[in-house]
Amino acid sequence: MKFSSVLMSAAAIGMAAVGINAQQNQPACSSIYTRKEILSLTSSEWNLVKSILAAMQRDGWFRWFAYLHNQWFGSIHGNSQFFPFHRRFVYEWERVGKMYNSGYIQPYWDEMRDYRVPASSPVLTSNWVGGNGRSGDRCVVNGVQANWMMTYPNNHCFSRNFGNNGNPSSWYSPETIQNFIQRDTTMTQFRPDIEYTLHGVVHINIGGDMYQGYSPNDWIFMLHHANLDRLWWQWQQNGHLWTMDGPNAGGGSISLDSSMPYFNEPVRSVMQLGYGNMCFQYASNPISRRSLDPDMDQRLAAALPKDVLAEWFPETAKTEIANITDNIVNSVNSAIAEVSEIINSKPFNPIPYPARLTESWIKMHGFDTAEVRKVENQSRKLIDILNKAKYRSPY
Ligand SMILES: [Cu+2]
Repeated sequence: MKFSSVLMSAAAIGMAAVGINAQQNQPACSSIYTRKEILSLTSSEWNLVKSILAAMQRDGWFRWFAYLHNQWFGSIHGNSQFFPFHRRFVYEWERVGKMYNSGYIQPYWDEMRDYRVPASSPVLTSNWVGGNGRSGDRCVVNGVQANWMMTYPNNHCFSRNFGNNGNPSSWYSPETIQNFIQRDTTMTQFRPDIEYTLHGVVHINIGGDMYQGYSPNDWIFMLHHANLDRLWWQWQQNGHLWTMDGPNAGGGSISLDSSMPYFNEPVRSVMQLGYGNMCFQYASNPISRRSLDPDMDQRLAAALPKDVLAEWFPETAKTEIANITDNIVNSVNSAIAEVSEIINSKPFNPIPYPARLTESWIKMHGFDTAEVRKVENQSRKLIDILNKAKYRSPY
């Protein structure tokens, strides 16, 4: 009795000391760790990750997460639970990893940089997560999960089956994703814009286990969803920290008080990185500032007419138009010329159309095909505009 009251008052003092966010009702984290891009891990960091993943496989954690994801599949896709649930889910994976070694931090994969030729990404080599499954049985024989046997939903070799005959079609470029982040003002827009584009294309084009409801069998799942979470955070920092609207799992509308499937915790508990259990940030967009890529801003502003820029990249348009005064316009112009010169030394290489989601994958999720095609076509329209303006993507 005495002991617990001491604990309670200690907790109360601690919470008062660090401050409670009114919208979240959770204490600020006393320390924050940083999730890094996989290719920026040091070899000792990567060795630690590898040994923890092997232990988690041995102890059945891959099986458990694949099972959970598959069991709750219908509730966590195609509605506004998509982002909060997957943030909580990847955090849960990381939490389990930390039980093996507190140094486990879930990396992400900046997939957009590899959009043009995904198969040539260094991430998909034997040094990291390995490549395509071998011909015939599609078993993956290199990388961190080489020759693993999975046990959910049945015993099978860990598999990948790259789309487009082993040459996965291109993904979404950083510019197309930046368009969603800048233009979307509601979760009703942002969720399908990401879920039906980059999210789906990576699942489908990696294929094998990644194609299925039990996709967490492939550790790429965690890299992929950490990246999508990073994009959500970037959007949140862009004036949408508490934006949550649209459909809930099983009908009705979602709110910050809605309960996340399986976890039975309110959506609000995962909204703000740096509070509650969400004691992490992403290397490329730390908690303290809203992040746009200033180089991308400059390239887009140089390539697109002002009205087109304002329609597709309103934040970039504001930055450029608001900040350029007569005094500095010359220096900005010379900076742009300098950048263009470097970029223009490469021949113009138009941005390719990303692959469309397959009918079978759309059906498996119960997505509305027309909605998916609408989002895909909108992105293709932007790609047409960028290519027509001879915009040179540096990636
Ligand atoms: Cu999922």
